[in-house]
Amino acid sequence: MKLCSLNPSPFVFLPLSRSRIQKFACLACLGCATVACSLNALAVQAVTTVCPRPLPGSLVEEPADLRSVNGVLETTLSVQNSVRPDGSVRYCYTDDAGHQSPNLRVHPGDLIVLHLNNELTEPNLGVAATTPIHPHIHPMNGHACSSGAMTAISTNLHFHGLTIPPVCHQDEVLTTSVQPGDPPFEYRFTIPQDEPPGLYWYHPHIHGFAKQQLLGGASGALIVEGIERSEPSLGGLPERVFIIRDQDLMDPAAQPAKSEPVIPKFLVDRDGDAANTGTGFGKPAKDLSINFVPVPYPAYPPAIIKLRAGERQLWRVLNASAITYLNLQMLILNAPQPLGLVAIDGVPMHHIDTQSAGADWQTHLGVPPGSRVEFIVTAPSEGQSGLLVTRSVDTGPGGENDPNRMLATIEVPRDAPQPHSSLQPALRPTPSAEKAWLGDVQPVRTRRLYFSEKLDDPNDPTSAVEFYLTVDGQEPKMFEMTSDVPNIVTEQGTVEDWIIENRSRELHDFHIHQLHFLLLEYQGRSLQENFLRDTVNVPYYDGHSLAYPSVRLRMDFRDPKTIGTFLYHCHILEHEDKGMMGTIRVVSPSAKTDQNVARSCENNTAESRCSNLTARQ
Ligand SMILES: [Cu+2]
Repeated sequence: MKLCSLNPSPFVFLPLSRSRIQKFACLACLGCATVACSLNALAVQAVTTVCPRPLPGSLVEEPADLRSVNGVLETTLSVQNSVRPDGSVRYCYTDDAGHQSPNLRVHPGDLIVLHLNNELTEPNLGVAATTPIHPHIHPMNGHACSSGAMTAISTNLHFHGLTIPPVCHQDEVLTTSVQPGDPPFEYRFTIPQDEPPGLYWYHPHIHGFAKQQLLGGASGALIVEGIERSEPSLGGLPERVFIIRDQDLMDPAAQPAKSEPVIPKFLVDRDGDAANTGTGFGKPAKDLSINFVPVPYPAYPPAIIKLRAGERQLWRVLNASAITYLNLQMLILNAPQPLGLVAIDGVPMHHIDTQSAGADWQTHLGVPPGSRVEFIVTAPSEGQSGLLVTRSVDTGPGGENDPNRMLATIEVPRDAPQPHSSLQPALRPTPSAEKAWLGDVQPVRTRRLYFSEKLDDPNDPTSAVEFYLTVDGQEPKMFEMTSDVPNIVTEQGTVEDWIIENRSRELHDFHIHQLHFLLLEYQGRSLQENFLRDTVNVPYYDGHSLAYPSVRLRMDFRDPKTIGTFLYHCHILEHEDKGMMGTIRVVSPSAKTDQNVARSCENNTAESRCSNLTARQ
């Protein structure tokens, strides 16, 4: 039986969602007089064309750009999955034109309307567990944000880095859970006028299953335009978006390349991933890909990036890995090249003080999972080539192995294609911030939180581990989806200092939703950073020092859009999925007053303010 061939190569992106594949296939078959087209054949075709990916060694293609029009970006994203012959599962976001993980490009003040279709099918993941959640009714429209529990085939979206409200249909992930077969779920929110211009991203945040879905490729970039207004030297530069993801090893049984030094026998952690060797070499815990071009262990055949000789470009790089740290370097003739860092985590380095603008030139850039770096590169001269590599990261005795490896060769052929996006000329500077610089605001309090891990059986190092992120003074416990009691309550309008300690033997990666913070101290050393972050490493404990490694962060709850309940967690997603997460409730100052009044009114109902309170309720 000959099948209708809709897509001869599994690596060509098919511009159709699953439902549209079936419709299109039947139409195509009407013209195939000699072809027998069965529903089974269509099913096979559909399976093989869901989430297609390029081959190792391919040219790195840019994600498609979806741009706002007249202040609105409206699109549909369908999340799909497919099981590969090796048992791994791919996940992808596809828009109606068939683009995988398109860039969402918006300006401050733009409205995003995003229709999310859940087209996931039940893969045999070996995970039967579901994460129960409380049904949550949106107070404004009575709409349920959850149509069921969080399972391997549920989905939702988190818009990492944006300061938008943590409420249903915007950036709420504690209860929002969309099931296959549900009508499209609508996200509708406005990019704040004061959102710093830079690289943000979207990904699912289904508790217990985030690692699986991100390893499969469920992630994409969101770009707030206008970075050249904060960094005028960028005006007119061509720009590239590179999303580096991790995935299960394509060839886990392979021996390291002969060119590698001999290192001790691989150790494997409880998840079956290669443990940190501390040498910079050996089997990685995960393979990496760049814009979906895999660079698999052990040979790491590099992907190909083409530029014009000597050209300067802005590279926007997102580490969308589930568990892998990056330490990026560009080499020409083995020499590290200067990389002009202009933004971290979506915030230009000189967003607050554009008078002092100018790139911060570095020869390597550390990028923890979830973080972004935007930097100027200069292409090799004619006749030369370069390499984009990631250097090893020491994740600690309890961490995974992130060795040195190649990502891409940088070639400069005369016919190199022009990037499909360039920055505008820097005509107008970014408006000055209305708020005082975070570093100049006195914190109302200091809290201490700490990462820790506990073996189920303290005498068995191979037993399961519980992961905690605990507010000092509270009992360490894994994050509970069913709890309505937040770990932290604070008032909107305030600023706090948080000291985050790491009491475990592996690196962790602190992230909080809804806001950026200022890194004040790293390992007890004061810093004078004039930019903000939303993700930061907390180094591992060496097991014998008198003090635990820590960072001190200034947390900004001044924006009214932070009002609500949201999450902070480790962005190593296997840690987050296994409990390294907590909730914070930011209450409006009037609500806080109301709570205090309500408490006093329990004993004295004659006060006039008690009747006022009743009237407001
Ligand atoms: Cu962690």
